[in-house]
Amino acid sequence: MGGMTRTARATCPLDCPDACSLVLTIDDGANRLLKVEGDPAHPFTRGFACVKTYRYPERHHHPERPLYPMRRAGPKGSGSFERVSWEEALDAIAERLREVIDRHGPQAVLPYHYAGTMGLHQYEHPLAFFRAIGASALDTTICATAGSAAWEATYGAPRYGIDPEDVPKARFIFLWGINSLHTNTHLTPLLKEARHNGARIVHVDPYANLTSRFADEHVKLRPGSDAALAYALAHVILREGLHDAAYLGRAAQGFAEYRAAAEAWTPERAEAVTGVPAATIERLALEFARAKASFIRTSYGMTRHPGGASAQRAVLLLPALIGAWQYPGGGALLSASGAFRLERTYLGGAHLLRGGHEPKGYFRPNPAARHVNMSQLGSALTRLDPPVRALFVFNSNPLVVAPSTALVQQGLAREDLFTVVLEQALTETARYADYLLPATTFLEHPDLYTAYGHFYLSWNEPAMPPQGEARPNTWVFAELARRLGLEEPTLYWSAEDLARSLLSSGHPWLEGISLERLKAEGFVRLNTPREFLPFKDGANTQSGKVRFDPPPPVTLTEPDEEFPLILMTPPAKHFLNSTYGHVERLVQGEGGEPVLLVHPQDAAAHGVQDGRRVRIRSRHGAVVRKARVSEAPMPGTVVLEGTWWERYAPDGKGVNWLTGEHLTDLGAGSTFHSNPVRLESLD
Ligand SMILES: Nc1nc2c(c(=O)[nH]1)N[C@H]1C(S)=C(S)[C@@H](COP(=O)(O)OP(=O)(O)OC[C@H]3O[C@@H](n4cnc5c(=O)[nH]c(N)nc54)[C@H](O)[C@@H]3O)O[C@H]1N2
Ligand SMILES: Nc1nc2c(c(=O)[nH]1)N[C@H]1C(S)=C(S)[C@@H](COP(=O)(O)OP(=O)(O)OC[C@H]3O[C@@H](n4cnc5c(=O)[nH]c(N)nc54)[C@H](O)[C@@H]3O)O[C@H]1N2
Ligand SMILES: [Mo]
Repeated sequence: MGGMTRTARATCPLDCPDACSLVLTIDDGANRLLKVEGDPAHPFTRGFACVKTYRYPERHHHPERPLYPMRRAGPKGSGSFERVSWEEALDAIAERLREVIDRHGPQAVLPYHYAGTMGLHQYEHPLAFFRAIGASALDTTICATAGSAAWEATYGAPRYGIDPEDVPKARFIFLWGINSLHTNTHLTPLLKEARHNGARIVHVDPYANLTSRFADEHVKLRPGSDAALAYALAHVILREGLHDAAYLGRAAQGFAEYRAAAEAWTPERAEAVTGVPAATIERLALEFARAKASFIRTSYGMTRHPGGASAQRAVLLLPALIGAWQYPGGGALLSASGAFRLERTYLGGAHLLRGGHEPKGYFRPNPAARHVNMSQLGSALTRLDPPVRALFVFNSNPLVVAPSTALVQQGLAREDLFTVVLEQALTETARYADYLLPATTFLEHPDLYTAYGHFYLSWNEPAMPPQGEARPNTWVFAELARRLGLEEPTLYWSAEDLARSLLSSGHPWLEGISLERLKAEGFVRLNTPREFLPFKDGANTQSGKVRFDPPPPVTLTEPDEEFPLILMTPPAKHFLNSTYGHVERLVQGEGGEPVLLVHPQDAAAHGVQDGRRVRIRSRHGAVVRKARVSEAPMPGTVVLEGTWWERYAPDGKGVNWLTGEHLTDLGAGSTFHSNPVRLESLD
């Protein structure tokens, strides 16, 4: 066995609000990660990690982890590769890039990336390379843009809500469109404190899940009907005079129009649309308004619908209606990310898009470069004219996570598409690479981390040397930049260079937070005021007021005759999107294979039997799953949890064979929970 073990600290890099501080146990002699635990010193992590993170050693040392640069040695998608040196790989990629740009122009190059890591150096800074050469730009809409647009249209930017650590002060809590026990586990202790202090917790979700069982009450509603429910709650609050006229008078704009819209939504009318009994709506409206310090923890669930951003707006307005923002613990939270007031001018070469850059050589930034919406990757790769010729995938697994897999796969299989994938895992996307480059994990590179579920900024030193020949994304792009002769200095910035620049904003919330201090302490709390009542007198909008105007329209998610059920595809407990989806113990923890939840009424109507396989068909494709007949979903709604790796599906097809590229009303976001489907029983 190896020699000395030691412990180290690191922040979890994954796309999750909790951004946990972790304590690692490492065997230096063998360069092995032995154990990962939650850091007891971090006020949000509180000494426990989630079920997934405890298994990180199995991911880090996974036998299939790519450890050397590889060149394709078989048909696209076959996953057969031969090992090459970094020199060979980088020279060949640089040469191919030059060729593509010479023949087709820089907009034939497209980066596809998301939040596999949230460390700013590895997450956002690689974009500097693509901006410097004038490549097509990716609009990163797959997750949060509908929610962000809804927040900004209501409370403005920067985006933050209450301090999550104030949750115990709330006296009534809606967990609305969030399965927080899966996706925000470190909120649970704070919710328990709030409950201990007298708060009631009500979960609003179309299906019963872990969070519903934790809550004091579950309100089951039809997917996509939240705006109607929110208006009906407002209707009762207004009828009873429980709105805060003084607050609205000083802090809100556009209230009269909104009031008229809400008055049209009687609880009876809302019941017909949402499926929530009018009496429940009456009761909850009174409870919510009378508690005053009422808090809504919302998330992205309700936004993944055609009318999702407007639904989110309708919900976000409720705390303003009763003036809840004036009371500690009262208000709402979607994301805390805007509280990190960093100097972002050079992050990812953002300055290159401001124009006015002297073109020094052959490559030049192009502020007017074509944009590609990442929620429409399949169409972009198969239909865009002029076509994408060179695709760079990093921090993402589009074959599994992007909508309309049939199109994505068809695109990735194109012989005339040159695909480079930077990865830590041999994902189903990586199998389509012409070059597969091994990426370091958060334990192997330094980085700076913000969070979207709390107010702590953190820094990771590399905790251990890379496995094999893995390299950071930024190293790869700097090597390519060098080969192309690019001179832009930010392309070569280290994580420390970037961190110093990011920390230099001079904003009071960052005062006293230096890189040296972050290195010494690991994580540091932002200097937000301890009594944080951000919208007590107004908001971050241009007018400084909470915007009730225009009143959010009610757009429902509706099935049709051919596809009479709505399929939702929310996150699984044991995976983080597709990350961890190949860690055997987590796959087993999740039940070994994906299953479809079907309400008994729908099972009877469609001839579906518990434990039997069923074909699920949408306008975009079909998959086969085992059915579980369950009271959990709202009748008319079926549920597949988790973006499983395709190899664990009975038919080898992931959930996104069923989803489409339809976009949301605001923010041009994805619509993963609004899929009209039909069921065909198989045996
Ligand atoms: N364990 C785990 N944690 C995760 C992730 C993961 O995959 N697994 N993913 C991470 C990422 S990237 C993100 S963005 C977050 C996402 O975390 P969440 O926001 O919690 O996940 P969503 O997919 O947005 O769905 C949340 C809930 O919304 C419900 N929902 C769907 N449609 C509607 C609707 O119309 N109205 C209402 N009221 N509810 C609806 C779904 O049934 C689901 O229970 O979680 C992060 N954390
Ligand atoms: N049907 C359906 N589809 C969904 C969702 C849903 O609810 N339903 N959720 C959507 C949401 S909210 C999101 S955010 C997206 C997420 O989609 P993705 O952003 O693609 O997230 P992951 O599936 O976790 O894949 C991230 C990949 O990045 C890699 N990675 C991690 N760190 C690094 C690094 O430092 N360098 C490199 N090169 N690679 C790294 C990991 O190994 C992993 O394979 O999926 C979306 N897809
Ligand atoms: Mo996400």
